[in-house]
Amino acid sequence: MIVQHELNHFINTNREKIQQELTHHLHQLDIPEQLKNSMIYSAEAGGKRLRPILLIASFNAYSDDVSKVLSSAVALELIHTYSLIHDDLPAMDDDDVRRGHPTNHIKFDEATAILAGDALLTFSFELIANDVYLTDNQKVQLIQLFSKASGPKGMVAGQILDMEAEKKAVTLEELETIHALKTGELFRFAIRSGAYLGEATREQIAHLDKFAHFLGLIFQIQDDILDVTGDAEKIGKPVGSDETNEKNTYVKLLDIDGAVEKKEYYVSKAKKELSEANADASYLMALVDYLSNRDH
Ligand code: GRG
Repeated sequence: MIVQHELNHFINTNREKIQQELTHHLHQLDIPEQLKNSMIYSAEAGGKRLRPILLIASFNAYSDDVSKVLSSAVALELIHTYSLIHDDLPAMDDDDVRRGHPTNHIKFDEATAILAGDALLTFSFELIANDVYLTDNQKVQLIQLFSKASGPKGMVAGQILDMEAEKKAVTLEELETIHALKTGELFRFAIRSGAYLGEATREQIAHLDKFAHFLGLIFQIQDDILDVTGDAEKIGKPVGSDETNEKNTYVKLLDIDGAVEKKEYYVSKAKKELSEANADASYLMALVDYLSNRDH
């Protein structure tokens, strides 16, 4: 079993590696300066790097050679960053602050923010296609998984369903479909691609896939809970913003106690799937509680 300080060490050292790799790829780009600055601005604005850390933790169940998955992990973070830039645009959530800093379109302008998002999205696929650590077959598999998770059958579908559901009541089932697509698909990609590159068996990947689905929901429920009970400084946005913006959340549908109960149910489901995957996935196991109890 992994104890807290080992998990912290795992997270901090891998976050540092991801940061270095990300900086390396973006700073070497020979592209128009405004575009480069706006891409770097959002990518280096200080996110938690959860998705790449999950990818590495999943791979770590099979191999210690993190260099093999670093570019894929960075590609995943860049797609996540693109989604946040576009989500903050006036046409979508119209937010002025992200990760404690002015959003991309406030710092630069709307057109630049749209293009920075487009550039991060497309560049992430270039990173995978050019990754010298992957075989051609692995590149194709990864690009297929990644485009499905982030595209019209995944995150983009979740985003439009979320917009359509704004300011109207949704059922718990509808809410979970939105989250599974909008947030969950990138979590699933993280876990699935890490296991695939670690050469997990099909049976293991099937369990890890279900594990990732529950982990995405745990992350989202805690996000909703933090919006009510969290510390504004730590979560980087005002407490109660979901209620102010009439967002559909677990807390709105189930109250705090019901949301906590639901989260604990998914924690047990996630751990069961992970045990059944029968892999040496101690960091993934520790990350379940970490995500469930996070304060930001
Ligand atoms: C624009 C196609 C498109 C999709 C946007 C992910 C997303 C879809 C929108 C972000 C809005 C949001 C609040 C989604 C819920 C998931 C969530 C809390 C995302 C933020 O992820 P963190 O907490 O962020 O990992 P950091 O800043 O740490 O990277």
